[in-house]
Amino acid sequence: LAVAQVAQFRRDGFLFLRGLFSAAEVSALRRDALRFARPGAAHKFDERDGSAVRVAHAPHWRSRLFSRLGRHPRLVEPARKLLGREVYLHQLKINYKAAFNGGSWAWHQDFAMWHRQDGMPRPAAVAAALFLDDVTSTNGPMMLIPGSHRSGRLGAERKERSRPLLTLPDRVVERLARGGGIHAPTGPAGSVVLFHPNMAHASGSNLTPWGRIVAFVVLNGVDNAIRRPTRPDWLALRDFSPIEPLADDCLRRGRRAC
Ligand SMILES: O=C(O)CCC(=O)C(=O)O
Repeated sequence: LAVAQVAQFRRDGFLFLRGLFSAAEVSALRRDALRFARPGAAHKFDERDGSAVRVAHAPHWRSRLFSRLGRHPRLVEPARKLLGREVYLHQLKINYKAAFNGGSWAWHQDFAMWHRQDGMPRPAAVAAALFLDDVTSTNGPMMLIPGSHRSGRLGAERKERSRPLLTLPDRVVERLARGGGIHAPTGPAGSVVLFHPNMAHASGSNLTPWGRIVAFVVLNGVDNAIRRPTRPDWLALRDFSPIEPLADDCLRRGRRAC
């Protein structure tokens, strides 16, 4: 990352890296992502009405490509730079936001969950959202409130309609949005949004015929490892060893070194 990008991340709480991964890299990951969406696949949550898969967790345990993604230098090096320390993988998951049936995500800060449910001490982590489909203004893009991460941890409440999430009250979102506006990064598959654990974010449902698969890779500082996990290990990973990044072409077909 350039100095200006680091400054932008500190100011806005996120950074959009358009086309960071190639079409070939994305299509290989996407093929594996579809395997974890099948009925009966492990570690997944379906949409409330059972019509489609909503999230698949820990795909890196079952896919060599996703395991490499979790150690990819294009994600690990920016995270190390932003955090100024070695990182380990706290969470890897795929959000599907299926065509016609992909449900919304209420406003929240990820750190609220990680702190309360996993015992993560500080918001010293970086989340990377990698688009495995084109993300447009209509297929349920993630919405962010620039600068909201600077407000620290805001009051979280549990809302029935958005299990299992600690959500932000409407009046808090209103106040934050009055200050920072709302931004929804859109772009081609292969683009990445890096964002801060205290970023207020949400997304609407997907009523279009175009699915919106996004993989989330959360890298946490090794000195900030979770202390009191209450969730299963596929939701809050337990290997706290520092990641040694792989070669830049590790997602290429036929690439063996791992
Ligand atoms: O997939 C989305 O649009 C938002 C997901 C999200 O906020 C989350 O997984 O914490």
